[in-house]
Amino acid sequence: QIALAGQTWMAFRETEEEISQVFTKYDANKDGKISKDELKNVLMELNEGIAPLPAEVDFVMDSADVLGDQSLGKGEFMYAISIWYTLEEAKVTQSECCTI
Ligand SMILES: [Ca+2]
Repeated sequence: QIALAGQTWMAFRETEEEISQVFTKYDANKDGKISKDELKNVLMELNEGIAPLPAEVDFVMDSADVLGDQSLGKGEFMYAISIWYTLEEAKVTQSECCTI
């Protein structure tokens, strides 16, 4: 799982063009920014189609929204993706060490 996420992330980082494509694809209202609702759809795709928890969307949004305007520009968007993967890897590590 971690290796797969890492691979996806590496593939993601490979070309800026690719990120631009994802950015454009999810910028539903074409205002050049990713809003929280748009971010939710991005995270759902990264999460293999499973809707992320509202708290996770909030966390990624708040952490990546450097300008504090409640939307993500392209640079902030790239940052958001890396935060998401960090979050996911932490989750996997946690569930491995402390199974409920
Ligand atoms: Ca938008």
